[in-house]
Amino acid sequence: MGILFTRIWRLFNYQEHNVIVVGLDNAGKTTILYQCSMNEVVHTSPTIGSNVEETVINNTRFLMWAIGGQESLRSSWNTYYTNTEFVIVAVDSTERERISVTREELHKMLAHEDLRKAGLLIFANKQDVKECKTVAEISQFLKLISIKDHQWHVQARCALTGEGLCQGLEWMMSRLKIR
Ligand code: G3D
Ligand code: MG
Repeated sequence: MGILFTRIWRLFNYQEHNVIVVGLDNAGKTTILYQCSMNEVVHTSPTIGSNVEETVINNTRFLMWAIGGQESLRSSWNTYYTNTEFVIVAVDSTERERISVTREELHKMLAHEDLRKAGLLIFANKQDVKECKTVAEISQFLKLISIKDHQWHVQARCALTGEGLCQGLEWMMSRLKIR
């Protein structure tokens, strides 16, 4: 009875929104996922395959999948695209060599039919680290200005203090409201 009630409650009161969290290995996907659900600093190990967490913000449920970023796993990202409403891209702002890989993966992903309506939230992680790239630099490297057919937002973030996470999630919430 309890389970049935829960299911009906979910059906009428909460709509669940699917979110995928992608990015290269070590970019900060897992910390985003767990800080969303626990709101605290977490210790992580590399994402192999995927992790999933549910997070509820103002009665809105987000089912968030963090998908492994190692080269061998990137080809399977598209298996998560169906019904995805938001793509969160984790970027390691201290990364110099591999930002072009992130750019290629990002633009390839946005061209996928199943993501044509998805919103894009980019977290510029590790803003606390000296000599990291600024949000403006990351936007330029990723050629965000060329993205015309998706709504996007880039957000500076620091996992140590939790700074930036709420602002990013608020942007997602604001996109839901105007749909
Ligand atoms: P991934 O899931 O994308 O592979 P993780 O990345 O979330 O596991 O993060 C990789 C490492 O970066 C972790 O360190 C994590 O603590 C660190 N990290 C993530 N975000 C930030 C940030 O904003 N600032 C700083 N300074 N570090 C961050 P460890 O040492 O556990 O490997
Ligand atoms: Mg991880």
